[in-house]
Amino acid sequence: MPAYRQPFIASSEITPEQCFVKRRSFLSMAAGGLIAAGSGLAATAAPLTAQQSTYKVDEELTPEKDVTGYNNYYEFGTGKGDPAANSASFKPSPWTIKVDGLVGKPKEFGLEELLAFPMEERVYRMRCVEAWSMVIPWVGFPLKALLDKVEPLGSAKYVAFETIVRPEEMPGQSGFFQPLPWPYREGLRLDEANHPLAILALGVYGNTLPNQNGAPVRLVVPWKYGFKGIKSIVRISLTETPPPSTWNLSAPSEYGFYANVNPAVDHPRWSQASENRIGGGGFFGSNRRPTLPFNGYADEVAGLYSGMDLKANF
Ligand SMILES: Nc1nc2c(c(=O)[nH]1)N[C@H]1C(S)=C(S)[C@@H](COP(=O)(O)O)O[C@H]1N2
Ligand SMILES: [Mo]
Repeated sequence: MPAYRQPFIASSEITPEQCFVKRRSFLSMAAGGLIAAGSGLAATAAPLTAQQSTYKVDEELTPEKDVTGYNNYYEFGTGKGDPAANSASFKPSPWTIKVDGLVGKPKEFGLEELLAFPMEERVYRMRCVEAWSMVIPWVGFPLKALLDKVEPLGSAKYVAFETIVRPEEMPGQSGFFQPLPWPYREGLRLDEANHPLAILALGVYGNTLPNQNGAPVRLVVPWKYGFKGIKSIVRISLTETPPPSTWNLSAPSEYGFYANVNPAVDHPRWSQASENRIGGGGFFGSNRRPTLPFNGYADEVAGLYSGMDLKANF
């Protein structure tokens, strides 16, 4: 069974001797490929073994330092560097996701059960609604594999997701300025959720997710804007009606339920026709490229929306 990094322990809480023991156990366990424990100085990633997948875009990977240093995760602040700077004491283990609603077999999945699904490494193009993009090697498994285990009822048409609420560990949930209503929520139509491209990611760049990327488990839906990729999921509910989603609740004229990447539908305050590819060395703005319909995944997913007006259903 793959193991996960241990809960983070603040360096102020441990003695040098504990630190030594922890470091030693980290080194021996990591060498065995079993676990990477917090050293007491920083949460350490554990390697995640994965099958190579055919879902790999043939584009240069965004450097790991940008994938883990340029983030949106408002629970830890609204600046791009805030999630990396403010999430070190977040505890991604132990963890459970409750899956309920219109299902035959509601179930709570522990982290070990999630890690036991066959993992694949998938290199996906990712496009944020703010008109920047990355190419990211996620490690995860199809969301459908999890949904199948709970046996969705015929009446289930949508899937609702919720992020954890933990103000003690999430400064964006406890400060005077609350940028969003919590918990962060997202939703998909059930057929979107069952599409093979939609995955639950537990890792990136070969290791378990850093806290700033949504540890221990987050959604990745590469044909939609980044905000659909809800992080640190604790609940998944199957519903008959469209679930609320955080950005749609906050600004319904700017963020729709579908949020499919669409260069032909501008955000009310900026164009979506092109994007800035993060990393790669150029000055900001010099790495522009056209945005592709469905973020380049039209061949795979356009059929999900045949007959729909994608300007009205943005
Ligand atoms: N819980 C939660 N999930 C979230 C967000 C957030 O603020 N809170 N931001 C979203 C947005 S806007 C984007 S672009 C992606 C960024 O994921 P990354 O930082 O791993 O690239 O996370 C999404 N998931
Ligand atoms: Mo985003």
